[in-house]
Amino acid sequence: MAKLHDRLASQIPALRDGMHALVKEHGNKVISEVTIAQTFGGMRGVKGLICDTSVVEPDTGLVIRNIPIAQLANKLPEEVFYLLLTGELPDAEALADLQGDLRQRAQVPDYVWTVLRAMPEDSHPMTMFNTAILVMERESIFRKKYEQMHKEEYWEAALEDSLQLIAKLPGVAAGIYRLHYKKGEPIATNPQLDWGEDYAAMLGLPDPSGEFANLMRLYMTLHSDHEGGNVSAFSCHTVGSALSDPYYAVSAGMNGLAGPLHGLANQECLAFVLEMLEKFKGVPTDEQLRQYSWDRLKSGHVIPGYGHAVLRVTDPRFNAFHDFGARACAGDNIFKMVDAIFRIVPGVLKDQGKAKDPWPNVDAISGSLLYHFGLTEFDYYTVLFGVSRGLGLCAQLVINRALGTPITRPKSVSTEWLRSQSKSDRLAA
Ligand code: HAX
Repeated sequence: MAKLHDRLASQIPALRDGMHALVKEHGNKVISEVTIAQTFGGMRGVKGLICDTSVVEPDTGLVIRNIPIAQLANKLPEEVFYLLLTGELPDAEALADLQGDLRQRAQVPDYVWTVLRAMPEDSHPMTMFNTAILVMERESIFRKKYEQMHKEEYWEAALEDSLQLIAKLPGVAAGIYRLHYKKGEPIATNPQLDWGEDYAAMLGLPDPSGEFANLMRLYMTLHSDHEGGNVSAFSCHTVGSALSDPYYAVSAGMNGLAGPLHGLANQECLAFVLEMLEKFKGVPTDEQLRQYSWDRLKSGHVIPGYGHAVLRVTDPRFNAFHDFGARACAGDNIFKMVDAIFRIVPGVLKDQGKAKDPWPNVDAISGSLLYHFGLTEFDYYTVLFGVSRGLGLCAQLVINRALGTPITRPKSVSTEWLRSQSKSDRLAA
């Protein structure tokens, strides 16, 4: 970590100065107003958080440190982690340094397996993943050093914990896959492999072409971050702002990721795809698919993988996966089904007129590619997402500790207060 640490150490004073100067000179400027509808509507569109690792604009989708995600599709997840933290892609030496550091930390402690093996068999893989993260909290350097550290040093302990976590997440997650689905014993990390490739190898699926490893690298890169207001990032940020250490904070983020409207959507998407393939004994006609989608909407269910709280275009991460699929598995019925849904569902959602974004998000395709390569246990997919999102959660945490971001504490108001205020001129406008 020496190079990453040193690069951050050289950047942080200017980051702090920049923040202080901005607040001093322009601290009273208004950047957002909040309506009653937003207050009841999940704070959608309210600007009240800082996130410098990435931005998600309605018309462009994910941009990491000024680089559109499509341009990062061929980068390794480790490179993206360095970019998230520093705003720069690493040169060959800095990348090798970071990879070496992660390899040294990759061994999963034995007590993690003891705990995971003791869990009930019907525990969800995300519950196992989170349990493993929390049980490793005893290793936190941030917590151990907390009393002795000056607050300007918090980021270094947060970085140390983050690197420990990120190094171990693939091994933990792959071990969960093997234990939960009775695939055999966890496979040891291989120091010859890069981070994403090692994860693929530890899952133990056959990969004669090496394309599954490529998919895992791509998957880890595409899901790494999605600015600061999504449920997992915001939960992680809030818990971290209490100076709970990165294990607690990342675990909080992962609990949010486990929700069906967030990370679990990828599992629901594949179920949707498979249900249709089974019902129609293959890829349905466009008319059958249109009717099936309407039936689903009328029964009060969402179309998984479509819509987004921020995006108003096809998610560029969907496009990146689609390019990969078109190259690696265009002939597979699963991929054809994803294409058919993409052709029909946006029109159905537009006709229904409720979803503000009728276009596919990343979850509309990711599961289908995994399925093609033999990773067919779709209740595991959120764990893969979690390993990747660990990169962004940790990067955001380290930066927040470097900036000394205070404890999150927005003001809540009661419905009664809103009713009384809504009668006043200021709010009635
Ligand atoms: N199917 C059916 N209805 C949908 C819809 C979809 N895919 N997307 C939105 N709507 C509905 C909403 O349920 C809402 O209906 P009500 O007014 O009856 O409550 C209405 O359209 C307006 O919603 P919105 O403002 O367009 O969307 P939100 O910001 O409230 O929600 C969601 C964004 C992603 C949660 C939503 O689009 C959704 O539920 N999509 C399906 C689940 C999904 O794909 N989730 C993964 C998102 C990506 C992600 O975070 N991954 O981790």
